[in-house]
Amino acid sequence: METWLTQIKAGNKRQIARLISRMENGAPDKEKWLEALYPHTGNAHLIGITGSPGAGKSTLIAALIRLLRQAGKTVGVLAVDPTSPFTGGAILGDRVRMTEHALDEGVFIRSMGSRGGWGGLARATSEAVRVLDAAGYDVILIETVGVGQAELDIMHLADTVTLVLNPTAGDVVQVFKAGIMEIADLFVINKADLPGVARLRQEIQDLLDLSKHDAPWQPPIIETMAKQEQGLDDWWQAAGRHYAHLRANGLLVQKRKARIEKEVNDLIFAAWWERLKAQRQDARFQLDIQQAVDQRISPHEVARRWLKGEEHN
Ligand SMILES: Nc1nc2c(ncn2[C@@H]2O[C@H](COP(=O)(O)OP(=O)(O)OP(=O)(O)O)[C@@H](O)[C@H]2O)c(=O)[nH]1
Ligand SMILES: [Mg+2]
Repeated sequence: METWLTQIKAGNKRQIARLISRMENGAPDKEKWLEALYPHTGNAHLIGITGSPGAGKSTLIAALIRLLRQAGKTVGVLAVDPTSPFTGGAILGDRVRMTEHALDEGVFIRSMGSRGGWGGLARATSEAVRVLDAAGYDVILIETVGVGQAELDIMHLADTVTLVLNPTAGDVVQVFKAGIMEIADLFVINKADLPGVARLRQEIQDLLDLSKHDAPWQPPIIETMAKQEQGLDDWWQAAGRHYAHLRANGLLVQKRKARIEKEVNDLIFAAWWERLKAQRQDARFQLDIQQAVDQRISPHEVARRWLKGEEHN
């Protein structure tokens, strides 16, 4: 275990990949690994990148990696795609586009496909983030497709959330409905080489004025042309400003506390759920249920008995 932890902390990409696979596959001993990693986490800047399919998220990420590597920063990338369980088209495209970084020790790129539904994917992604964090990557980028509830869950993992939009009609209103406006910290208008940028900027600004007029952080709207590698610097600087804002105002700690609290709740809930399932098989539980069916005791009484758990048994 010690050697293994040393290898992860040293950024051994093979070990990192193997460990993430273990998380994805729900290895029975994964809790042990996660607990061992935990004291070494909390140093990376976690950046979420979401937006409609084809908005240019992967192109932006590839260009940002180049910029960050030049600045001497190490980068981990998790591309989360629920529609591509193993080797879907989009992810394959990402792989091809990002091969230039494959031999770079300071870059780790991984696709997260859906196994066991969205809840499982969100959990596996948060566990993968923890592995990369412990491995010492300075920046961890999390890409998700779309703007539904599931993406919102994943975006809650990030310290800084970027929403990528294109100058095409209808996009913003849809996004607003999905509630992502509330958690987006930065707006990127990508494909700024296409017409309609000024109109989109105004639309975003109008929505922001409605929802965030007195918030301490005013989300900046950045224009990029990812394909032409234009505007990446502005995006990175805005992300840095947001991170500094979080740190200076105690908001980073607050965010992380909320995240930990949710994680603990989820763990407790999952354990309870397992216990409830086991309980259904228990003959004594079924006896109590029968008593309630016969109206000799109330359902409330049964619930009270079984909440006491051990004492009752
Ligand atoms: N015109 C123009 N095209 C761009 C720009 N950035 C990216 N693209 C193109 O947009 C297409 C989609 O880019 P991706 O980076 O794959 O988009 P994505 O958001 O990662 O897509 P999914 O992962 O499938 O949701 C590609 O053909 C890119 O070359 C840009 O600034 N301008
Ligand atoms: Mg992509």
